[in-house]
Amino acid sequence: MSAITFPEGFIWGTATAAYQIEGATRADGRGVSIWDTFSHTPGKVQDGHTGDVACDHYHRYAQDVALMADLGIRTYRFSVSWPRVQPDGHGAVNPAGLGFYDRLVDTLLDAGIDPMVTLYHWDLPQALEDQGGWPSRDTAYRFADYAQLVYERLGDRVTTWTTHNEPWCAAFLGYASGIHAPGRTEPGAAFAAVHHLLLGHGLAVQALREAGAQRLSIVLNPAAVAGTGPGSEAGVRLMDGLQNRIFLDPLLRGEYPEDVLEVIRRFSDLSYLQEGDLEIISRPLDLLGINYYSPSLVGPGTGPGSRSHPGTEGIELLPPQGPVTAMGWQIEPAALTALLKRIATDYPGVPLMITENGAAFNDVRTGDRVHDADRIAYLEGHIRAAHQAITEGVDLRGYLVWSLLDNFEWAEGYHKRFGLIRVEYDTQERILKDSALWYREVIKRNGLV
Ligand code: IFM
Repeated sequence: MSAITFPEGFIWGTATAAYQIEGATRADGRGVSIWDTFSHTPGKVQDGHTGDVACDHYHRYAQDVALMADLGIRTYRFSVSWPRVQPDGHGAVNPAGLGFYDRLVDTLLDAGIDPMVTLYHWDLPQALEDQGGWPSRDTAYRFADYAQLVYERLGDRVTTWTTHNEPWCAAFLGYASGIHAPGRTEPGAAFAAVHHLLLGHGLAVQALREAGAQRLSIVLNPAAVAGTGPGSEAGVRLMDGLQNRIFLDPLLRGEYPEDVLEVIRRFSDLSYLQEGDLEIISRPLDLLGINYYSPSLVGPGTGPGSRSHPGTEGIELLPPQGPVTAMGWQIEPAALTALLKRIATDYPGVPLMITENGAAFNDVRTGDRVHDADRIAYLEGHIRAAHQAITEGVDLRGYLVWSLLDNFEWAEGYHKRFGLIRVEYDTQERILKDSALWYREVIKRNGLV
């Protein structure tokens, strides 16, 4: 393996999300989110795990920031919990809730770490879901109001703002297959949710830009979709439409692709799409975040498609071909290079950042060590793939590992460990895994030896 060095100023960091690490779900006036409701509903999350305590980051953030500083992490991407800031999703701020993020940002800056804020990582206030959730247009306006409140408080210190994390998951896992909160299985509503997530993004971008925000972004999880034989092209195009172009085209071209609209019309009359919406949605962005873990494979035959992709009935989705992580996700770094190149080519002009990449493995603790060679190999392969994309001309600005800490992996509960740092959930002890020590060297050298 050859040594590689990244461009000067390349950003190295880690990412987390509020509901996955904070715990303290009833502290200081926090309201109820859809994930509180969902995780407390029997049968929704493996073994009934909830985010009630998680990594107790709400109380231990100073220790976690110190660990990041020790690893040399330059950027920390975290999300703000909407129901901590506005318990019912509208109206006055809950000062104690917003105060937590104030302290977190100051602690990060004191440690020399750049805070990168995600405004929505799936924890919608339950009160807004009770009024219709993301399929309701009003939620987009509530989101923009909330974004402004957070910006007013943190905007003097936070330069990079992300509206949504993986709106595909929020819409389709939440409202089509229902494997995520709020657990609804209404494909038409899922497409309305897509549109209102995008509209909320555009309204927030507009408001934050006017308020003086420096760097505005959204984070997507585009599918690195490939076909495996003659006849698979139509399936590839459909999957690409329903996970990638359905977001990328409105955001960066100001239109929905016609083939995607055709699929949507099978589930919805599109009455939610109003004049002027696409103009708002396509306000210029400063950065596009890409979360990548694994490729999606489409076969040449027919199959049931996927419940999370309404409209794919008849498409043959293939199981992983080759080595997988503990999530069962195929390990294929080359697909990351291809994905970055494709986005840079088809949607030029927006700098990219890998805002999540990482892997769950069945880590074993040996004394005070976790020898997670499999995670190091995964990260190394993907960092090389990212470098290859830069070599081939992609304007890639940074790489953030998912995740800083082992945490609540949504419907999988605490069974899947993605962290560079192991968390013992019964004692809240933190242990740096070998991958954390290895990543410290990557950051120090700005590359791989
Ligand atoms: O844990 C999630 C995260 O919340 C969003 N992106 C994928 C990660 C791993 O599944």
